[in-house]
Amino acid sequence: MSSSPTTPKQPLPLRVIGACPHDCPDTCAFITEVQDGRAVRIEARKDHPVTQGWLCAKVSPYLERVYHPDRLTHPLRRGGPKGGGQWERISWDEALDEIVGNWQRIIDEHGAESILPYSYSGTLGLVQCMVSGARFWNRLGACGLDRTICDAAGTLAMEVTVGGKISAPPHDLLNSKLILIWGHNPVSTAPHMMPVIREAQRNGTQIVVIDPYATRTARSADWHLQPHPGTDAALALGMIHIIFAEGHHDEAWLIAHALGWEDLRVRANEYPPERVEQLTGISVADLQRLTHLWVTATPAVVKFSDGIQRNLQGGQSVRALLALPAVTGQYGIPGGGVYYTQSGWIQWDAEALGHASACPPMPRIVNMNRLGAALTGEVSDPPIQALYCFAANPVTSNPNTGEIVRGMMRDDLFTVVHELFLTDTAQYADIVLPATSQLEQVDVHKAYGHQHLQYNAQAIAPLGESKSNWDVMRLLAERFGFNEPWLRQTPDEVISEIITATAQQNRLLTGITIERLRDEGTVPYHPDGDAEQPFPNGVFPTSDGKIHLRVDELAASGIDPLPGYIPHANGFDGTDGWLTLISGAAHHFVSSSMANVPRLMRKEGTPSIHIHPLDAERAGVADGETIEVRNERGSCQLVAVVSEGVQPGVAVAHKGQWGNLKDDGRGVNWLTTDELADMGGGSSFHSNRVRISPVNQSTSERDAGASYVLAD
Ligand SMILES: Nc1nc2c(c(=O)[nH]1)N[C@H]1C(S)=C(S)[C@@H](COP(=O)(O)OP(=O)(O)OC[C@H]3O[C@@H](n4cnc5c(=O)[nH]c(N)nc54)[C@H](O)[C@@H]3O)O[C@H]1N2
Ligand SMILES: Nc1nc2c(c(=O)[nH]1)N[C@H]1C(S)=C(S)[C@@H](COP(=O)(O)OP(=O)(O)OC[C@H]3O[C@@H](n4cnc5c(=O)[nH]c(N)nc54)[C@H](O)[C@@H]3O)O[C@H]1N2
Ligand code: SF4
Ligand SMILES: [Mo]
Repeated sequence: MSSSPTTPKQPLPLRVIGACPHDCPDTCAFITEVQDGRAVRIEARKDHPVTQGWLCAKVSPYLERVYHPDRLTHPLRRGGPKGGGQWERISWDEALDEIVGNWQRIIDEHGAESILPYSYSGTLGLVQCMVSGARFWNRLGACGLDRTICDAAGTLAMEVTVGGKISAPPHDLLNSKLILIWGHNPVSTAPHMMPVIREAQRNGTQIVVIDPYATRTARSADWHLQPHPGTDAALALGMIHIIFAEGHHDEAWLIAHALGWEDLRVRANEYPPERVEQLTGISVADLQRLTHLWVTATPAVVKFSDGIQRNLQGGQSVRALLALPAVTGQYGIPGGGVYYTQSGWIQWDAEALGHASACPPMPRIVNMNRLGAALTGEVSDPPIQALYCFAANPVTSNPNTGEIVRGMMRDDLFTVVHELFLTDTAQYADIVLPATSQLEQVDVHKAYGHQHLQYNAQAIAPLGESKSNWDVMRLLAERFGFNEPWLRQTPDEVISEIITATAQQNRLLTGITIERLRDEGTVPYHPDGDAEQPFPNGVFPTSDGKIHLRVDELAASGIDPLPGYIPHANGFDGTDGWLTLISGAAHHFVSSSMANVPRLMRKEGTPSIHIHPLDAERAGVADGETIEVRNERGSCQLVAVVSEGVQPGVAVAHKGQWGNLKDDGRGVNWLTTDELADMGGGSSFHSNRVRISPVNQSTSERDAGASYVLAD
């Protein structure tokens, strides 16, 4: 219908460039359309080479999250007992007075090291995540946080083996003849990889998935292998065994480019196919078929991500995966090697980021996986007296929830949570501060799945009285009388300072400025025009340019210098009544973010646990029944999905569901262990054993034996 000349014209909506801030490798580029100050539409950028005009199932309905009726719009003070759900509205001035007053008292009595700032992946932005998690806290002299929950074991494994966390750009997979997707579920967790993987598959590339669970990715693969959880190192060493035994190794490449390969060969001797079958559950025939595929379908690449490393032997699993392409000389060629993450191409200048040299030395550092333990006595002298949590939801997302809740219930702990919603964690706060969403703040993002920087401009005014992380940091700095200019900068000034400093050491940032970021939104870091390729000509960014298959320095921390596997004393088949519970990504949430958006909750369905028919029968539970899942750490109730998508002895319940939106108030992390992985102080969510039973069966006693026992 054409408008008559008398009809007043609706002004065109404002179009503002943005970046998806969530913990996802794709870091999509979008445009927000704003009309009369309100975001009315969010649209993926078509001209972004990775986003390619579409957003995932989680972020397509993003405006429902931004304008969710439960958004916090003003500060709150606890009105009744801790965790009791009674709140009173207060002003920002009152909130800041109370925070600063309490912290001053705590600093006088115990020192600033008894204040623990806790933040992680609600946003991955340079300003709102990294700088907000560093500068003010360094200046205050607060306790440090070791951010280990996600990828610490794999990061250390990469650094010591290949020298850094770098990968080829996504489209490089089009050169692969075999993509071994190992313990990774990109259909859910890296959706924009899938068009590339599908195109490769259409062109004849074999897609093999190695995952104990029939994920969406596994179901669309050419072949799915289901090893016992945590046994990947044994499986990879079994492949390496066959490769050497049958002479498929590339000896010339190994001599030229690998350190310790002869020791690896000796180690692989310990993994003959029959033993590997016994350890991993993968038959000798399948192991042989897999290995023969690997040596014939070249270039071949191992595509993994973070989930594979979240067990007690996660670091060694990653080292074994890294060794495999070396043995057949697959590194440094298009479509070969490993594909993990792009995050190491640019490492922000640490001094510009945190200004630590102008601050008191960091007094101590707490491993975030041990948050519950830290709050309940593991950290003492002085104990943690104050917790400031932002961009994280540890009560839902950290292991061993029960211990965290016990800690947060301490009368003498003063807790502030800065959030968009009254999350499971915010429930236990003394003061809750309202946070802005990505549409209400400025930031720049470095993707971990592609080689571009992405600017996020502010599209709308903060909702209610909400403030961004960096705005709160600046207010706190002002209240403490810290006058350093780097605690007063605008987000653009912060970005500019850090990019300029980083560009002095890293040629990839040549010519990238805040002005270009603001104008173009998406800026590739390819000064020479081409995307970066890792390990060109088989040269690695290690001390001697070689891949280090044996790493002697690891021995000092009690780690086997060679990739290895320690068998479990426990069985894996469920006949002892214990199931291994793995809890990877949910398709419709990012960790616990988005897990309160009604449309996405409906799509994800009732919190459930997938179990094999044999285990269901053994436990006397039926498909669709709400069951109790328990171990010595705690229990939670989940609906049983009886399925052959898991093997006997394995159970799957996805991460992210909020306890406070469930009838029993408890999510899956009431069960998971806070024991540390073998490397880097990483998490071990999947080294988790549980029992299941009907809800009405009395199970008041805790079952001991939830952790794995290693055989030697
Ligand atoms: N939709 C969605 N996307 C996300 C996230 C999300 O929560 N939801 N989270 C984001 C974050 S924080 C991260 S770190 C990445 C993670 O990305 P991924 O690593 O792809 O995701 P996960 O689901 O944690 O783990 C991948 C797979 O590992 C399998 N697995 C578990 N234990 C083992 C094992 O011992 N051996 C093998 N071979 N496989 C195993 C699980 O069954 C799971 O399917 O995804 C990001 N993207
Ligand atoms: N069982 C199990 N648990 C897991 C995992 C697993 O595989 N299994 N994976 C782990 C992994 S890989 C990760 S990375 C962690 C993630 O754990 P977390 O980093 O704690 O991530 P989320 O649970 O998504 O919580 C992020 C919170 O930040 C808030 N937020 C978002 N943006 C902002 C902002 O700009 N400012 C402020 N102040 N708040 C904001 C969101 O509302 C959300 O509540 O979870 C871990 N938990
Ligand atoms: S969560 Fe990942 S796939 Fe979804 S919009 Fe954000 S960056 Fe893109
Ligand atoms: Mo993560």
